[in-house]
Amino acid sequence: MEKKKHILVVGLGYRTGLASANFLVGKGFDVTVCDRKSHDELMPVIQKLDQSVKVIADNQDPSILDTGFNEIVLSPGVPQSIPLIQEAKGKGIPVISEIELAYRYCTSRIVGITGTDGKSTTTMLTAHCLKASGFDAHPCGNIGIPYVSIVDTLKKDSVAVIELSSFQLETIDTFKPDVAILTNLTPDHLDRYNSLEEYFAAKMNIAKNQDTNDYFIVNSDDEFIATHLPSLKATKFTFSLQKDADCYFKEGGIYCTLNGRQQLIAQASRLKILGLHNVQNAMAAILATLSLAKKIGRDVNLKTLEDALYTFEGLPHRVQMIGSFQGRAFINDSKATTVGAVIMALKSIPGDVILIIGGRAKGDDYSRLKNYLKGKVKALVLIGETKDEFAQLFNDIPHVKAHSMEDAVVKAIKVSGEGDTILLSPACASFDMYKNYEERGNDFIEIFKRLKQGQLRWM
Ligand code: UMA
Repeated sequence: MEKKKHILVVGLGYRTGLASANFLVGKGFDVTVCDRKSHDELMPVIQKLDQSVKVIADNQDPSILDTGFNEIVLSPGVPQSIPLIQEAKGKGIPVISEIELAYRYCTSRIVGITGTDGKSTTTMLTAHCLKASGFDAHPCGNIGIPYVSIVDTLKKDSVAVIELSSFQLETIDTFKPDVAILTNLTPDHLDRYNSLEEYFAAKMNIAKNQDTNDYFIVNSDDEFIATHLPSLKATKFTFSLQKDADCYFKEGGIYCTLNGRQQLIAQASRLKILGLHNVQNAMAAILATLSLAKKIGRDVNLKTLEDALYTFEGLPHRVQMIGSFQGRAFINDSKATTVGAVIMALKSIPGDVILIIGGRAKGDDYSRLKNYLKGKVKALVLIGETKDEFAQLFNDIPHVKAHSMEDAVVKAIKVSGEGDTILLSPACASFDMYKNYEERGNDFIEIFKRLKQGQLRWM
């Protein structure tokens, strides 16, 4: 009898490693998982693992490889630079991401979405537009639902709409989306990449296996992309807020050029998601829907598409309006972990802002924010590990330091006036104070609710 292949999953995480390991067991492999966290820390996740999976906790030493593995599935949070992965590569053991693993078993159509900002909204909006247009569309990926956890439920005519981070794209091999979207590119994850070019190269893996029958949708307003985009085999469609493009924005309308004619698709003012960046996300979703339909020879009813754009409510933690208290609007933008995302949030909010900002730095150039804060942000409330650094960097803007989210909200109310917006848009990762950005945003929302219910003293 042929010996079962033995796969090592590196990084158990909360989602990807767990889903990959259980999936591999289901496909008949022997599976081992290793993680640098202790057995106790991993316990809640270990309990969800198939019992046949061997767990190596608190250890990612290259000697783990002595057992002999046929392949490694690498979780996105684990950099390839660790000695275990370097040694595996030296030994010729293939290292793939969960995306590549799932793709091997995928029979459905694929729309892949990458970029620095706007990926999650574009993913959900594209899935929403596709569903409204009669497709069996399933959002997954970096939004929090591992592709591998749904791939077996997809049928031939389903569409996997996959949000793809640069981490996930680093180790793809044959993955090939029918339609790829590149939303934008601003500096991010420079704690993991040596340069913006290296980060961009990881993202561009999304297109590396595409051919002339596939589509690549790109933001033509992005200067870095415009000057660095390599030649593509796929058919390129562009979208722009400023200039002529396959989908463009003019006098409040979103237009496409279809069969040589200018066609109004939707009015931006009727979108429920705020800001020009969301017009860009809508343009990407429109082009994705139209190009996938074109590829498989289906028609899209433009009125249905228009209605779908107007009914999309947006996502939690992305410029999410949570209500008002004492005349101040509260907006939760906890997902904003980059300077680019904070700039977009500030641009989409009318009036003066009290900005709650800070957390774990990700190597971004935070001085880029200075110009956008002046004249827009009345005061900063500084939280997390970057508190002192930001106090120095933004010393010409009124600021206060807070020791917790609750303290930050109370101080934000004190320094604000009626008509102001209190915005949580941290520009940083959450891991210094929370498990993830969702937990950070939910904490902000809970504090707001306690304020409203009179359970939190703020005066
Ligand atoms: N670990 C090691 N060794 C290391 C580093 C990490 O063993 O050297 C372990 C950690 O202890 C942890 C695991 O590896 O247990 C890493 O897990 P993970 O970070 O891959 O966590 P998951 O819970 O599987 O979440 C991942 C994505 N996380 C990251 O990319 C960091 C989630 O994206 C994604 O939603 C999920 O898979 C499902 O696909 C989050 C994210 O922050 C939202 N993404 C980044 C972003 O959007 O900017 C890329």
